[in-house]
Amino acid sequence: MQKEKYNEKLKKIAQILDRNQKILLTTHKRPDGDAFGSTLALQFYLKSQGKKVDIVYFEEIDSNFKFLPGLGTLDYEWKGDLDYDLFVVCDASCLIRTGLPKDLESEISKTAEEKLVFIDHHPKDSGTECLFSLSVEEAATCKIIYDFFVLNQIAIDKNIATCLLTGIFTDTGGFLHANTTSQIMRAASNLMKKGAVLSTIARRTYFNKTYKTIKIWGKALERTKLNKKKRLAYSYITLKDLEACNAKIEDLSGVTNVLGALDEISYSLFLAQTSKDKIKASLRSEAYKKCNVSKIAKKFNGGGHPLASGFEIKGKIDPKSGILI
Ligand SMILES: [Mn+2]
Repeated sequence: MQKEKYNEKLKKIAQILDRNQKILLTTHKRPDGDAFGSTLALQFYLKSQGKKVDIVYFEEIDSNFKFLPGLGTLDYEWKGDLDYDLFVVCDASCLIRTGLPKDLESEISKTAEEKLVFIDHHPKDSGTECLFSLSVEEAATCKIIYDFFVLNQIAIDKNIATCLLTGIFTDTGGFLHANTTSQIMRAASNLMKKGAVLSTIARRTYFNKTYKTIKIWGKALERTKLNKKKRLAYSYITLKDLEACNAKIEDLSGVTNVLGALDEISYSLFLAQTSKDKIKASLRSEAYKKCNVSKIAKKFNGGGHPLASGFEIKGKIDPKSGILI
């Protein structure tokens, strides 16, 4: 996207936010650092403008992120009320990814175009007319929100800076992925100047592994199988494994990245049984492998980036073979 068009859109968003008073913010299912960071940063800004803002997250909040300002104390529970002037979806470009109940999803889709805004850096999903959506040119939604603040001359305080740097840090794999450009480093540096503490963010999101985490990682890594023909690394975790290690699904985040980085393969697939009949699948690859895993995720109604995608399916993993039964 050209810079002028991008800036135009960022200005348009400012206008839309400006003229609405009661706003509901949401993001994709299983929110990650970028999803939390972008919604919380926007919330801080909108509240400072005297607006009534609520955030709804679907699924339990990953405790690793509770250090984020505003997240640990979030006491609002959304009960399906649609009485809002504006809906803003961060880090997703269609309502299907949000986890909103189906009937509400269609209700919101019917609202006027400028009542529903998507701010996202994922490839645009078809099906929903997006007022605003950016493709993978940006590393994180938090970077778009950062640009939004800078362009519209909105002050970035320590809380906002912490939220935004967290999203940028996590969506660039700790500044290690190919999407870590010099602009990203400049934005990160500015956010640090505004008070965000990078070492705290890194510790809270990446390095604070607990004993149960390394136990469940051990199980997942030990089970890894290579399919040389398909150039695939595959592993899985069952409900029993989670129980045995006293671990949660969120303790497994990061395992797929390790598998996806294996030199011998083009991509990795990691399956986790999340309930009796539901399986969460994560796919990863690396830029140099030139494999777009989001194509696979889309076949199963999932979504994500060319290098990091996921989907959910119904079924059960056989504990011995790892095959779906
Ligand atoms: Mn993101």
